[in-house]
Amino acid sequence: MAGAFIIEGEYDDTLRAFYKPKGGLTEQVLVIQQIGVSSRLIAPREDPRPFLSINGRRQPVIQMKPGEVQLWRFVNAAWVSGVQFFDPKSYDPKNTTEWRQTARDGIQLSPENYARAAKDNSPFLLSPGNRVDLLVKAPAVAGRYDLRFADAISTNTPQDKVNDPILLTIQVSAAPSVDMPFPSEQDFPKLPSFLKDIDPATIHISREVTFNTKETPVQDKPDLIDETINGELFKDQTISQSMLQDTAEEWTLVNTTRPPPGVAHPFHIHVNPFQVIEVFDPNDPQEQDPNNTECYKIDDPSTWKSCKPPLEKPYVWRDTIAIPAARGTDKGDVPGHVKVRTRFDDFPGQFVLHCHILIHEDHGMMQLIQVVPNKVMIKHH
Ligand SMILES: [Cu+2]
Repeated sequence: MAGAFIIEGEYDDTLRAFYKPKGGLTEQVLVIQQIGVSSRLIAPREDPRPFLSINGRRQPVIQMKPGEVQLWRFVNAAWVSGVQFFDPKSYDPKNTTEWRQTARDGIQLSPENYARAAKDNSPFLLSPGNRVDLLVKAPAVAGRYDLRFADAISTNTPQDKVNDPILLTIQVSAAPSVDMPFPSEQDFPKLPSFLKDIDPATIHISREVTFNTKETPVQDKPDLIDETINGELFKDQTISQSMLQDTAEEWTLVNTTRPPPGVAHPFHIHVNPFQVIEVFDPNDPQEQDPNNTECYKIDDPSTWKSCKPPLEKPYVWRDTIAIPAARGTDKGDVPGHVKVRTRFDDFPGQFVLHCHILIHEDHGMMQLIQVVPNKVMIKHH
């Protein structure tokens, strides 16, 4: 079972006010789900994986006027598949559908990050658990336009965009074109002060959290599969991480799962979101550029970090992110990682972090963690 809560605020009001004199903003909540059978909670390895539905329908049709902009809020509630979005023009030159990201995981982008994402029809991965808000602009010419996606369980770039499955179809009516604009950076909702960047000087503790899938073949029986965090399966009644309330931390999320299966585990933590500071995907060809001496060397762990330009500030807030899989080589494995910063604000108590591929979570890839009130204890005798 999955659904969506929409919590509205100034962000929504500002976008609606921008579009009110331009014909109004039609909004769609689109919950992606995936119904399939899995024996013993093991993901089917065959291709394709169980199909995706949106709001219970396979490949639904969304009606739009020519040039109309709508606000689509996607929730990826699929239990295993990541949904890789890429520019429709890459598989159909006539499909001039455009989008702009406006929020990730229920948190608005800053105006700067909204403007950065507007440089292209930016491709992005919606892992299980991720949400995204998109302003989507329909082509100006009447017709049917498919939005295709790649089923991405690792973060490998899809190769065959033309034959990727259809997620949904936009039906553009024959009405006169309305040619609605996207908001400029100045018109975009201002970032609330509580979403400003975490000051690195306030980082109280750094930790490393390592995700791993290990498959052990057993003769005449199905493989044994361990889905572990820091080498351990979920243990009820055991606190695996303790954090002080109202303090900031930097976490390095490491993925040592090497192909096959090379899974990008979507890290998800409850209660407080985090800012993504750094992403390192050792399987990304750009990270293996032989002409760039900054790129990592397989046999030197001190070089295992990204040689791409650093992510720009302000950093994007998320609560779920796919940790790139390790690269397996005959000289050894190079793990993928993501660095995040977070503040454990306001709420003391116990909650969980877990992989958002539900079969991994159910196999043990989850931790019970707690936030402890940050108070001086005074004892009276
Ligand atoms: Cu996982």
